[in-house]
Amino acid sequence: MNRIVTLDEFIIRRQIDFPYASGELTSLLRDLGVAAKIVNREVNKAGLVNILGVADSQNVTGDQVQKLDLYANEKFIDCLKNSGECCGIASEENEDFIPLPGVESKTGKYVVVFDPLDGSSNIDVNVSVGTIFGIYRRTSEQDDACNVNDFLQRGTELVAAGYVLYGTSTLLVYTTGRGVNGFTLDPSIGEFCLSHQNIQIPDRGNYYSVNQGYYLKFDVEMRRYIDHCSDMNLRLRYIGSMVSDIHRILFQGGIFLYPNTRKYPHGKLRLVYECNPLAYIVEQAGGKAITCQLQRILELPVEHLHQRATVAIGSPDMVEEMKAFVERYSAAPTFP
Ligand code: P6P
Repeated sequence: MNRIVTLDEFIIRRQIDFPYASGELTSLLRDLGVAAKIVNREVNKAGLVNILGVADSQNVTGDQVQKLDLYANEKFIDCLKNSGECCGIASEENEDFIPLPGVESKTGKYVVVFDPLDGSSNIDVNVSVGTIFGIYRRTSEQDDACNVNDFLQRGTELVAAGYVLYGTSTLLVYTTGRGVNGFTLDPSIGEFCLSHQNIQIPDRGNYYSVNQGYYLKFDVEMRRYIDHCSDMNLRLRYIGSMVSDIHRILFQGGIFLYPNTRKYPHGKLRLVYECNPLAYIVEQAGGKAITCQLQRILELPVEHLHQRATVAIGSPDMVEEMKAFVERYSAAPTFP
């Protein structure tokens, strides 16, 4: 039986990958792991505790806010506030970024972006949901408060990204730019334990993941590609929780699509705290992540915190195939 390797141990051991690392990123990743365990505890008993049901508020992007969203948001903010390694946060649940004061006169070198509970509309029906996070080195002066430009960096500037999937088991998957590793929470010891080392996405898979209900609202080139997936007898799997849908594709191969529609002409998913972190992870696992206009997601200029983007993320051969369909059938200009 393989020796248990906890997330903490793995992160500390991997710190040697960064010759100039002085432990701040290690500490920040461990703090996120703690927040994930706290949120997991409440997600697992959401049906029992009066945190089900829709809170009487909407978040900045107009989504109805579930109480567990608010709880998760608070927990991640609290953990990061006390870490001393993070000087600011941008969350799906907050209109503006949140500058964090230094801890014991130490100001953090990093900013963190996150969606505290993505897919939260699934909570009440016991379908898996997830947390998505990304970590950037601050660009503002170390002794100043952070500013919005710290958060408007391209995805290529990410130093780490990850997600937590609260599903049949709780899994934390992350990358610091040297491959992707997964850790399953062992509730008996309260530790995330290494369960999926050096995750590599298959070159292609049998799944495609898109909200088929919007088919008639997609541009013709996307409809042609979706028809192709169906003609190839691929299986449609769509949970409506980006983390869950991308997780399946990361492990079994496939492609996830959220094209533009009349309602979301720039796409629905948020670039900063959904698309970029997941695109970074999928690319690190050997996959591809582009927009439906064929731009590399990680290279998209970031103009505002809650900016949206179209996405086509997954197995490299399948993303290339989708690209060929767009080039062949698209009336709109595409990017080289
Ligand atoms: P639709 C959840 O609200 C979310 O942001 C993503 O997790 C998910 O992929 C998408 O929206 C689902 O959107 O329009 O298919 O319900």
